[in-house]
Amino acid sequence: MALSTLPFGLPERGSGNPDVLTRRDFLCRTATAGLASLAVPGVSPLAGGEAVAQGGNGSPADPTSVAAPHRGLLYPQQNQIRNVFDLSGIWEFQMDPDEAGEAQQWYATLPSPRPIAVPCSWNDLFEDARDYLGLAWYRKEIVVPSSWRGQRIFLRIGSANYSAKAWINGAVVAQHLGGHLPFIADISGQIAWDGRNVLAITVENKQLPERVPPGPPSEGGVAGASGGFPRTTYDFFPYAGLHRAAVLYSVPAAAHIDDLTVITSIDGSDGVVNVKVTTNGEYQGAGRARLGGIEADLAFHAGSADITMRVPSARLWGPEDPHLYPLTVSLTDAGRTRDTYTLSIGIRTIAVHGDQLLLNGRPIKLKGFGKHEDSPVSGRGHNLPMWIRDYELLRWIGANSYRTSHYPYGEEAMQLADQLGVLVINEIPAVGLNFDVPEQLTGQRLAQCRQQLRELIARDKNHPSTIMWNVANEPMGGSGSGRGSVVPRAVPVGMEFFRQMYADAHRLDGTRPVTLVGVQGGVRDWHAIFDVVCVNCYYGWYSQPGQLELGTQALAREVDELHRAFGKPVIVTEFGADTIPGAHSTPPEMWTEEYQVEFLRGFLDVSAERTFIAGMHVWNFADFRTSQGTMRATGMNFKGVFTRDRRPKMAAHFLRSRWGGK
Ligand code: BDP
Repeated sequence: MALSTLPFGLPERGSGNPDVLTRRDFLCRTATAGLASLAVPGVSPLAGGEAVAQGGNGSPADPTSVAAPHRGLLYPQQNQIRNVFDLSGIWEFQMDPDEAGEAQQWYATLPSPRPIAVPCSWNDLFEDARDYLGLAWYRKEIVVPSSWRGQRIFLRIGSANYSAKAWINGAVVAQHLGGHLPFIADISGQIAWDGRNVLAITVENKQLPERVPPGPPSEGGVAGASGGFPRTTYDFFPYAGLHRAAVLYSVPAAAHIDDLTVITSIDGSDGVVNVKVTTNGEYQGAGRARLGGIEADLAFHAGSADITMRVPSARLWGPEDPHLYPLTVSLTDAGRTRDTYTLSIGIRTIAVHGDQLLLNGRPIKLKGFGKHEDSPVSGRGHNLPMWIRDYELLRWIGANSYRTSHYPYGEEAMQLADQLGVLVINEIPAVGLNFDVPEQLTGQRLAQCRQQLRELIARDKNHPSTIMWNVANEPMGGSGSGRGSVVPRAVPVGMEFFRQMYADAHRLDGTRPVTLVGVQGGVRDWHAIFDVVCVNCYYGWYSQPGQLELGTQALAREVDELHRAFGKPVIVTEFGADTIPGAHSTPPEMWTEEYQVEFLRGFLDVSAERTFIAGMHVWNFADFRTSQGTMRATGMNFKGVFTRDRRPKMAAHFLRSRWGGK
């Protein structure tokens, strides 16, 4: 039987259950009143991976001069044709609170720079930078190898949180909004071949209401998730800076491979692999595809080629056997390779059937965590050793999955998930959305969400580990997360917003389920749109505090109601209790290690009795930094089952025995 590769369509509106359960009172994350007239000074809403602007002399890029969109976001690759020059290392850095640098041509020279590491967040490096979210400059001098001359050269910035602008030798080459996805600029025309080049990048991370995640209201209203500082609408530290590597890469100046899209399906014991190759222009020539030992010719028309290859007795990708096949695609001319790119692909299907989530046609239950990219000193900056350690601990504890809460993670993390067989719910940074806000604000946020989803899918569509797209975390219809605070007119506004997001996701990728992560007692109607119902539940913590039994009863009621209302798989995407390592009590009391263990045990017991529960993700894998506030001792969220430096709490040992960790 061939499993469909395009299983998802737009469902009809379902019946949300209007009963108000409990709500988490402290989570009043509002962004309302009087924001309609706010503008974004100096920032044009350029698209992301496509955000290539040509300017000159450091003048702000003119959005009307945006170069031909370059849509592929393939991970830069060093091979016999292509080159990569990683710019990680020590750069010059200077904060610019008055935003005077551009007028003073700081893109040429910084008046009083200090050294900084790239990639890294700036916040935990300098005494005066911890809470600084304004504009800052990065500068580096680079010499481009002369052997690259005659090729097309791109600058690719992996992640600049949140708003960025880049100059090469005084000319603006890129602008980008959105803090967690790569963007590229064709800089071939800007390079000086006879000496040094000056690369300057500005980054700022102001918490503005029209961004995603949205900032809090500029005055009045309620501050951050925990009422703390810096003020945010979410519960993690608003780290800022160049968080992932910036690289230069070269591709052939003439036709080159711009993008690859791989869709796999299963036919009996065969794997069926469809590959779509697009080039930068109207390439009409020949090419070659090699998948493992199978080879085929490619014929390009108007710049693209399509091929379907069959792998007999395929090894299907999954947590037990994360087998990857090397797929190499080349452009050829009279037998010579003109460009080539190799991708590791997994043959697998992911589908929803009734209330089951199916991996390769079989029901799968996710065991794992919501995570963060967060580590001491580096902040949100790329930390590969930490990722290797985290995957080791996921294996140790017996987890098979995690969610990229609350933003896309680094590309290397996705590659490791492919290699190690870890299933990923991949999320855009749409956390803290509230639909009881002026229409204009909702429109601006929708544009941001759509851009970030487009970029995320462009970047991660070929990872077998990504099994689901998530378009928002705990959106609200009023000033709090519970139904008690929902303003009725906000519900249809959210409905329209999410229908658009759902349609976009399936237009860009018809092969993966799309979800929305709701919250206990939150708006139910929005779940009707999506393929899987995801819900965050803190019964026994924010509600029924100290009363574990009442908490698990409330959880059982909530998931049963969601199942009855929608008949879809349900994933509890967050549940957890803050736990100070080393605090103990019997009987268990909140904040102790015993309480965390019993809390998690109760939730897992509820899940074990229900086949429609397709996953349980503990909040959180590790303790993480957040804003300072009365809810967050030492500026930390302590719901980790590991400490921030990855020492196990009692709960980690409990989960390991429960999940059969190795
Ligand atoms: C949930 C949020 C998550 C928070 C968590 C908590 O999705 O970001 O960190 O609550 O309060 O509402 O610990």
